[in-house]
Order: sequence, then C-alpha cells, then structure tokens
Amino acid sequence: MKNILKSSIALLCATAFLTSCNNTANSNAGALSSSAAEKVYVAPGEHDEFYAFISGGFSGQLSVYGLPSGRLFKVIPVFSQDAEKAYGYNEETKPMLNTSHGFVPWDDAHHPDISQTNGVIDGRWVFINGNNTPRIAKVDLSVFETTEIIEIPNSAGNHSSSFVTENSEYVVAGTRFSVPIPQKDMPIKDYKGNFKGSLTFISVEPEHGHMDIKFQLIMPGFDYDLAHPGRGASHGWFFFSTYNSEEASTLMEVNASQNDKDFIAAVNWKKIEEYVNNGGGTMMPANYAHNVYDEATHSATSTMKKEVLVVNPSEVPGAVFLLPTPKSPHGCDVDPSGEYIVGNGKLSANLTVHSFTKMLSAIENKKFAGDAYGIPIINFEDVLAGVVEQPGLGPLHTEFDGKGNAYTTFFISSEVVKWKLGTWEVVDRQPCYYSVGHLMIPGGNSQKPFGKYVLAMNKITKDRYLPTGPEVTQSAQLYDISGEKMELLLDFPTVGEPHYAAGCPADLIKPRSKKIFNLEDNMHPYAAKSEADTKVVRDGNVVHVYMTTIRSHFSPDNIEGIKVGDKVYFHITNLEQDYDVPHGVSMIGANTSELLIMPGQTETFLWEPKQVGVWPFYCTDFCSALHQEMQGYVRVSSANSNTPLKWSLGEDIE
Ligand code: K7E
Ligand code: CUA
Repeated sequence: MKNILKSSIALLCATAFLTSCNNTANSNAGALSSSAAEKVYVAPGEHDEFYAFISGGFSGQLSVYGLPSGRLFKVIPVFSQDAEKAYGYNEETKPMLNTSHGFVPWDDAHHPDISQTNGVIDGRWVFINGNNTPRIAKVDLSVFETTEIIEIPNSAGNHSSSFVTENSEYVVAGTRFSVPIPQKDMPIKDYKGNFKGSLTFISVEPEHGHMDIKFQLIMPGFDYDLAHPGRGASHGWFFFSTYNSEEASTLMEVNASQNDKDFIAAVNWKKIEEYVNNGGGTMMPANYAHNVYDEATHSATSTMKKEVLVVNPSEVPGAVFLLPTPKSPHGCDVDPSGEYIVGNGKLSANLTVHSFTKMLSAIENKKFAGDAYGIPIINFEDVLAGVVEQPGLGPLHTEFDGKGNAYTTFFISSEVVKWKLGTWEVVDRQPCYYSVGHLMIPGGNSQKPFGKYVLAMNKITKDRYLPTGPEVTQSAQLYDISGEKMELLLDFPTVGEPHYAAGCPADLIKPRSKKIFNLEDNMHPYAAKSEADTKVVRDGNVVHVYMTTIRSHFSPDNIEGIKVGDKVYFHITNLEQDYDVPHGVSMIGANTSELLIMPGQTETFLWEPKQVGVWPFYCTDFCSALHQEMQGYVRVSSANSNTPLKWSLGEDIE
C-alpha cells in the first residue's frame, strides 16, 4: 500500500515536470495581442486603479504594486531587517522583531489580508503572518509601515493565517505544525494523541487596530493549512483546512497521505466568544512578545505577555465540527455569499465544495459520522454542495469574482481554471507560467470582490525572463477577467516568493495616505524640534547626539570630544515639513544601516568608534541640489584624552 502511494506521488511529480515542459512550448508560441498592452498601460503621471500587496514569502516582506501596470512602489519591511529603511537596524524599530526566542530578524511571510467593515474591504490595515516564528503583523495603510507584531504562543509554522472576519473583529492564526502544548521534552514517536494544534483568535480594536489574543482553541494534532472566514449568513464561523489527520510525524509525503479524506474544521467563533465572555476557558502560562510601534514617539516597545486563554472544543458543545474533505486539502476558500466552502484537495482529482446551509441542517439533525477527539464529524454527503469534476491537477487556491464564478489555481497542470458556483461546470482555463500557487482578485476575501483582474502568483519562471544565474525571479501574471474568457495581459517579477496577495481599489487608500509627520506631534524623547534644541550630552561613555536635518545641512555638523570606546547614539530629527523630503544619514564604520528619516520624524543609530581620527558622516538621500554638501565630521580622540566635548554648525570649534 505504501509503495503504491509512493509511486502515485512520484507520478504526480513527474507530471508536474512534463506539464512545465508543455507550457514552455506554449509560451514560445503566443505573442499577446496589442490590446493586452493597452489594457495594462498606465500613462506616465497617471495612477493605477488598484494596489496589490504581495507577500514576499521567504523575503519576510510585503511588496506594494500597482495594477494593472505591475509597477513596484514599495517594499514594506515586516519580519525582516531592511537596511534601506533601517527597519530592525535603528533603535526605534529593533523591538518590533523581538520574540520569546529573542531578536528574530527574518520570517516567512505568506498571507496578507486587508481589514474589513461590513464584509467589504476598508483599506485601513493589512495583516500578514510570519510562519516560522509564529507572528502576526499589522501594516498601517496610512503610512505603509508595520506598526504592530504579536507573537503566537502554542503555535508552529503559523500558516492558516492571517485572515480577517467581516468586521475585522478578529484576525485569525492557525498552527501548521501540531506541537506539545505546553511545549515539553518528549519523544517524537508519541506525537499521536499528544501533540495538539492551536487556532488563535486575535481581537482587533476597532479604532486603532490594537491586537490582543482573545482565545486559543486547542484542536487535535492535525496540520492546519489554510483558513477563511464565513461571511453573510456564515458570519460568525471560520473554516480551516487540515491535512495529516493521520497524525503522522515522519515521512509525511507518504504517511500523511493515507486517509481518503482529511477535514475542513468549521469553528463557530461567535459561540466561543460568548463562552469566553462569560468566563469560560482556562488561563494558561505562556510567553510571547507583543510589539507596538507608536507614531507619536516614532518608537516601538516590546512587551512580554505571560498568559493566554485556551479553550478545549469539548467545553463548548456545538462550536466545532469536522467536514470530511478529500485528499490533503490546501486552500480553504469561502465564496462572497458565505454559502460555499471550497476545499482544494491537493491529491484529489475533483474539487470539493461544501454547503454552509447543509452543514447547519446536518448539525441541527445531529447527523454525524463519528467524532475525532470528541469533535463531531459530519457525513461527507450531508455537507457536500457539489463537485467540480476533474478540473485540473493539484488544486491549491480559489478566488471569486462576485459574479458567480470561481477561479482555482492548479499547481501541477500550471493553470487557472474558471468554473461556475452552483452548476460546478468549468467554463474557461488559461495556462500559467509556471506552477501557480495563490491567485488574487482584489477584495477576493470579502463579500464584494472587484472582479476585473485576477493575479496569478507563480513559483517557477524558467525561460520567461532574462537569466540571472541559477535562480530566476518568481513572477506574477495578470489576467483580465471582465469577459467570459480570461485574457493574459502581463507578466511581472516579484520580490521573494509570493504566496497570497491582497488587492484594494486605490481610491480606498490614496486619500488617507500621510504626507508628513507633524513636528509638533513628535514625542520622541530624543527629538530636537529646532536647531536651537540640538546638543551633545555625555553620560559616562554614552553620548547622545541630538541632531537635526534640513535642506541642506546637519545641525551640528562638527562634533569633537568623542572617544574610542564611546557608545554614540545619533538621534536625528528631520525638520522638513514637505511631502517626500526624507533625509538619510550614515556614519563611517557604524555596525548598522543608514537611517532614512521622514519629514517630522526622529530616528536613532548607534556608533561605537574604534579608531581615533576625524570621521565624516553624510546624507544618503539625494535631497536637494546641495545634497552632496550635506555632510559633517566627528573628531574621535583616544580613550584617555582630554579633548572637550563641543559641537557647532557654521563656525569653527575653538
Ligand atoms: Cu498560502 Cu503558498 Cu503559504 Cu499555497 S501557501 S501556494
Ligand atoms: Cu539630505 Cu541629502
């Protein structure tokens, strides 16, 4: 049996290879029509219609593109240090990357999701998960910066994350790997029955978006792969795909592919919320970081939280059910009406669609096929809405256009397949180049998708671009879906490996985009709000430099009396109050990055001079015609020297 499975998996892999080759042949054949070029042409000076926030996967970041042009506007640092923006390098943002494991300057970012109001995306925040050291980040779309990161305890491989409910009541994070809860030293072979999976509901405070773990549901030791919220009639529920319902812990490609069906777990979070609000659940000791960036102080703080509220599904009867779903489902997608839950079984020939209405009546009639660790399993037939027969090979993810159509990606056959909700008939298919993973329709995880484009995100590019050594960029492909047939419009390279993306009409975000930070509102403890406030203060071997920038000088620009062995903190306030006039700063030999300081903002870098001499610093952002003149010197004397501490601008130090 095992051998048969092994060979069928090998066959799937071989098919993947063959299909790629076929597609290579196709790609060489087809030039796009000139109307395709027109459809993505955004004239110089014109704006794109949509923002696309594309996850960077192993880059740990979130990149911002315009659609339909495919132009890259910004890479927002989220989980990885970014020397360009000093994120994770300057003193202000280092706490953002703090965790219970210490400073973790990287993560694997997969699923951005935009906040919603009344089931419609509102363009306020985008949330994204870090898989590796489980974290959820929030990016504020008025500044396009990461402003909050919360670590998830009792989780590992945080993958069925981060998806928001229809009023952003919760951003939800599910564990991929089940683990001992609480963590402990135990034999791996005792996995089955002893390891558990946690599904975490993080409340989002409506006004400022402040995140807090409301509760964790402690589930059987499956792998929780993807998730989506219910909406409309199914608002109040959340759906999670699972694989490894076998609870295997080794040679997973075989041992976690034994069961004919795994599950989609349906969680009535409203019911659990009510239970918890009435004092239900158990406080459990935990240790996790909650990192918050404060716009007023331009600084982040990291707080270690010491407990988390856990709920066992058996405590809340009627809150959790399992929907059998063939075969190791990956994507778990809910249509705009909230009625259909699509399970994309990676090893299944067909796509399985569950019905929310049928699920409710099965629950009402208590028609169950058994249970897993006390969680009722609904009969497959009793919850099945329909099946899309043989649509392709290796289904991964599904999105919806809001016009009754669904679009599913097929990794192995490298294509996007369009099919109809309700009749389950395939109506169109288009090849992807190659091995498509996620796809995105702006507003795709909401009641109101903007079904004009679909963006396919591909794992392999092969011959599509100029070669760049052994690794070729991953890519995104844009299709027009406004007509009956999908039309490929554009290829563009991505930053890192894109998994999911979130799209949003530009008009939702543009008017709220901040142009400057008001200097009066700057509460940074080391801000110098005018040149008169600049100074250099020594406290033992720690020196604080209160410095300002304005076109085109630093104040002060000459400093003497620094000694080898000092810890010199440069706190630099950008006095500019004009849109798009950052200044940069860099210091020779500093063991950190430059700073890039926005108008009205204060940032800090640490310099520990190791050699005597006179060392220059300069502005790194070409800010004016006299940018090259924006420079200064620091005189460093020996550790036992008596050089007095002095600073100046526009006059010689006597
Ligand atoms: Cu959403 Cu890529 Cu993390 Cu599928 S995963 S592709
Ligand atoms: Cu300031 Cu260049």
